[in-house]
Amino acid sequence: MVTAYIALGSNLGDPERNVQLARLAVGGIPQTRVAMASSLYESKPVDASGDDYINAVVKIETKLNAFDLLAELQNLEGQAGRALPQDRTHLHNAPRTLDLDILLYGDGAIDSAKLTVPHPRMRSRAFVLLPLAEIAPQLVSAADLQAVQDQIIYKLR
Ligand code: PH2
Ligand code: MG
Ligand code: MG
Repeated sequence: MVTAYIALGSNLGDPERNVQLARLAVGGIPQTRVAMASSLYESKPVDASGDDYINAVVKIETKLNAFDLLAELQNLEGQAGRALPQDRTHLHNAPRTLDLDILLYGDGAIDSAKLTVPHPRMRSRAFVLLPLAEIAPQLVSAADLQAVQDQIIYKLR
């Protein structure tokens, strides 16, 4: 079993519902269980366009390797109506019904064309760090939080 952290995000359709359903769907991935889930958070798009985002982070325990886990997460993105990676427009950070990113996979470091873990931008984004700190405070330092304190974000429920 490996402990991993997944970031959930949506700013298209019904973002709150999309993230809530995704939280449940992640628990339905084979050989995987959700050990903890953060509250939902709302923020403006960062380096992106469109409506406000709803974000959350979940802690999972999984027997899948990181690439099989990624494939399962991309399946769920597709089921939520998101275009497959190969069919996406080249619009940078286009609005999406569902985005599921692997933040951390055990203490593993992966650097491939398909997947980079730890997520390269996780420490610069309040919408990742605040929900992560809620469920895994040991993974987020005071300096991390200070670095994103100018980003406006609301904790919903
Ligand atoms: N995801 C992005 C780009 N910008 N901004 C917010 N607030 N939330 C996100 O999940 C998000 C973003 C790329 O995945
Ligand atoms: Mg993302
Ligand atoms: Mg993504």
